Amino acid sequence: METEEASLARRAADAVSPPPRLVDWSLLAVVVLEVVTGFVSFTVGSPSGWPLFWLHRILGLTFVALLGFKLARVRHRLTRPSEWRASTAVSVLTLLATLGALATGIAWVFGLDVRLAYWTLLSVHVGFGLVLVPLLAWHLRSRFRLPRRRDFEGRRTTLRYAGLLLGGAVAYRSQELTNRVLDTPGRDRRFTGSQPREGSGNGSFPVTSWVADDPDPVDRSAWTLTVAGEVETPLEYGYDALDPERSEAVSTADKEALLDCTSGWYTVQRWRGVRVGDLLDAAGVRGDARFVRFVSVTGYRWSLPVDEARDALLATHVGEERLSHGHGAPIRLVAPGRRGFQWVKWVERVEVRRRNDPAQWLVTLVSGFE
Ligand SMILES: Nc1nc2c(c(=O)[nH]1)N[C@H]1C(S)=C(S)[C@@H](COP(=O)(O)O)O[C@H]1N2
Ligand SMILES: [Mo]
Repeated sequence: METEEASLARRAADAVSPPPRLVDWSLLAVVVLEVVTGFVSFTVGSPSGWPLFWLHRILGLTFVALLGFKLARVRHRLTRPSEWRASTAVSVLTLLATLGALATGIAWVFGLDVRLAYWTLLSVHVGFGLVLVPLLAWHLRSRFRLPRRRDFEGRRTTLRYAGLLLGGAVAYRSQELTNRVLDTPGRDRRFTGSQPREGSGNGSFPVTSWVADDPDPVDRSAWTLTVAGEVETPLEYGYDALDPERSEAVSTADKEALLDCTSGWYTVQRWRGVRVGDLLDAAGVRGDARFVRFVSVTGYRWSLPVDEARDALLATHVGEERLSHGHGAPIRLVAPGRRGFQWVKWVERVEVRRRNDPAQWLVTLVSGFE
């Protein structure tokens, strides 16, 4: 028997809660959107991309309410052992991954910066998101119900949803204000969510490489940089020819640029090296060239459109110091406006190409594995 209070509470919840099937479909839609916006946000480095980050945060907060509706409804399936099925285990794991993703996401925006080995809280957030995808697919195998038209109709539903999104936006906005008022470490985050690493030179920001992309230090005297592909004259340089500390160096350029890693930190540094445009001019770019690909000694690589590549730098120095091995010595790409993972370290080849290189997405993930 339900007590009077409980029945009142349930009726109140029913009044604001959308129809069950709609809640479930909304949860699915939000997870899909969160995974997509999360992934795409990794490629956004310029401030005009801020709406994507906002969308991700606001949807994440509406998810909290949706999950509340859902848990209020299915609670009994978890609390009564008589209702446990094999699929309950999958549901519980799915719930845990969801709570993990939400908790780490929310802690991150407040600027909490605990680290597990070299994983930031943001990496853990991404980890929970990645685990959630197969779990949710599995959960859906036993729980999937087709939507019915009537679940989605009605002005009341539209209003509830508008309210939900508005609530998410207001919650996010107040979170930002809280950061400011309480002066939490979260207040200095960039629009990407990344936290600052202050100082100048090799020691002032972390070395970040993919798990297996860990070459031995590159011997400067044996290393060369090749410029090849769609060029009139392929070129090859030794380190001495590029070294800004030598007067006979090809040409040197200086640039202040911001490196923003998707694991959640950023740094502004003064980089010194060769302008890629100067290398391209020396080699003579052919008319049909569209992209410039930068390839690391490890095979890691990234391509930029020719015009953008011209303004990029192949840096030998950071903050007046020679680059350390970890930061990509002898030369690393500095690609302003791009996210950190596109700043290829230990570059040995510059390839001018007609086409983009979709396989780079996979290669950056697995390079370094034998
Ligand atoms: N060859 C190579 N380049 C790489 C990486 C890598 O694993 N291998 N990591 C990228 C990532 S994810 C980032 S954020 C930056 C980090 O540069 P840093 O180690 O100098 O801070 O380098 C990028 N360049
Ligand atoms: Mo990164």
